[in-house]
Amino acid sequence: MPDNVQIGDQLGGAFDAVIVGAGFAGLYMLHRLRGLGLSARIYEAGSGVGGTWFWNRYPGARCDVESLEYSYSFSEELEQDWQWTERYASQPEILRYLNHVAERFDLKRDIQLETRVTSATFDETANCWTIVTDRGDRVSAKFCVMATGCLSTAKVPDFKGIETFRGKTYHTGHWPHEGVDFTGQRVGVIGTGSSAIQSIPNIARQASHLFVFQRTPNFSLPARNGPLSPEVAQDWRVNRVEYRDRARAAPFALLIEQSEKLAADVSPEDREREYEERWRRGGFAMLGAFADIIVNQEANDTAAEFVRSKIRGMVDDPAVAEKLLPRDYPIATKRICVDTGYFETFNRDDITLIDARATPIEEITPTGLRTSEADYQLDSIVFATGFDAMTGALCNIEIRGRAGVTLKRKWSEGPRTYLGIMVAGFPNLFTITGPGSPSVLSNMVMAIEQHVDWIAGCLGYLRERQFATVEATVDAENEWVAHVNEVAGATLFPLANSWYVGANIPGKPRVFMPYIGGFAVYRQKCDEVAARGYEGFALCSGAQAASH
Ligand code: N01
Repeated sequence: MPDNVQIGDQLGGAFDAVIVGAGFAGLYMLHRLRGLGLSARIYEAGSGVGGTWFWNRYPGARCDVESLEYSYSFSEELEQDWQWTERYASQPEILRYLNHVAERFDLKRDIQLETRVTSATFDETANCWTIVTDRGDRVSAKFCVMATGCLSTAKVPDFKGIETFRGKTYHTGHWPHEGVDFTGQRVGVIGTGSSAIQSIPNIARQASHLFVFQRTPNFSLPARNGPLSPEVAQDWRVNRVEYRDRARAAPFALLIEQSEKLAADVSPEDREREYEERWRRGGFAMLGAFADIIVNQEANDTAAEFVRSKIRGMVDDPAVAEKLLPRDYPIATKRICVDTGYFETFNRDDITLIDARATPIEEITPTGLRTSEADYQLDSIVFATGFDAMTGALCNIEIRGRAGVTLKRKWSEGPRTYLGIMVAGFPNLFTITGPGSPSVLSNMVMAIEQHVDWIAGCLGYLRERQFATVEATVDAENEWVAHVNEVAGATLFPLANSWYVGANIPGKPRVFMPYIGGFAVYRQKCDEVAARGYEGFALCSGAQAASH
């Protein structure tokens, strides 16, 4: 594409923008680009839209953010028309919602399914990206928007002997569409993160015996899911604008009642009462009980001990309860789980909890699994082993910026971005909810909408002023990375071996990837940057950009 072509001009076979991924982020991005009059195409690896909610179909998969909040806010009509049935929506319902959105806004005609983007290369002479797919597409686009998701690259650990297993294996993040019937089977579940905690009660109801291999016990809070009452739904309809504004102004973009009090400000009895009340409400409510839970170890200990006492109360066998107690990291510094009947499931006779830290998994055998202590005969193994989070999907695509440098190489010691939206050396490439933004530490749908709106605003600005490229400066990126690290360092988060720091992927650099400064603070920073003419970004006309 010649450098005198401005955004919005059409060239044969070329797009103004290519979007990678048709989940919450990609769908809304396409809608906004259309609104700007830009041509765009989404490439999506799955055979349907939905992203996370297309792939994660394991039994019990549901959102841990309340459905009224975990939905788009950009269209009042959409919000008024769509009726959620439960407090926390299940995977099938969210997938139906996203298909409804795609149809309602006529998005599907610009989405090419079953097509995986394999490379994206920036042409410094023409100022455009060349995007190549596994289907043989080769298209050019002024802009490339990565809507690839934070938790989309499923990870099966490299267990010895895995290929010898004669039974069936599954990963929670790639569940068969037709479902799985475990009736009468001896099933092993490896992992006890959110996916395992949601699926274990359901698999246990079917399996003849369930073996849970737990390396790290997790803190989990009761969801208290149930049908969404008509009163709550009606109240949301009437007050949706106020609720959305409040969420946008909240640290996690969630309507959790956040107390300003410190845990030490109240007596132990009052503290207990506060935790109890929030435990009763369910979901993340407990984490808002005191302002210092994630920054002060003593405060955190009080919340952690409260949850441990609850676990002891739910599990009949004290030895099993003891194994389920998370002890070696502060509560909430690994992603907190929200469950329905998880701990109570361990009261069944047909479930066995194996401590895979004390007795590690040594190998998968043709008939099951061997730990350092015993052999387990299994018909099926479920890997609930998580994802190469935040950077995996981006680094799996060969993204080449200026001078042919790949993103993977640039990020070899950890991700570097400016605001989690752009990367120096990669002009016109946007990363929706990229590392360095609140993303996974907030209500993802709100975080996505905020990024998409910001990107759309930026593209409109470029067009108005006839700029050909926008690119984060190295200085702005360095400052932002330092800030992201500094803020994380002031919390307890880096203490845990979590996927937030890449600890679940052997060899991944240990860097706290999301921005923990708070959604509202972050949003304000993004707005200020835009208001100051995209401070920290280099904006170039076609000719300037070509001679960069
Ligand atoms: O993955 P995880 P997930 N040997 O990484 C274990 C979101 N989500 O799919 O902790 C033995 O949390 C690993 O052990 P350890 C949510 O943000 C949301 O469950 O590393 N075990 C851990 O127990 C969530 O946080 C919902 O010691 C091994 C488990 O596998 C994120 O997705 C639902 C192992 C992986 O847990 C990821 O959740 C589901 C090994 N070699 C997911 N390797 C909602 O509710 C790994 N493990 C919206």
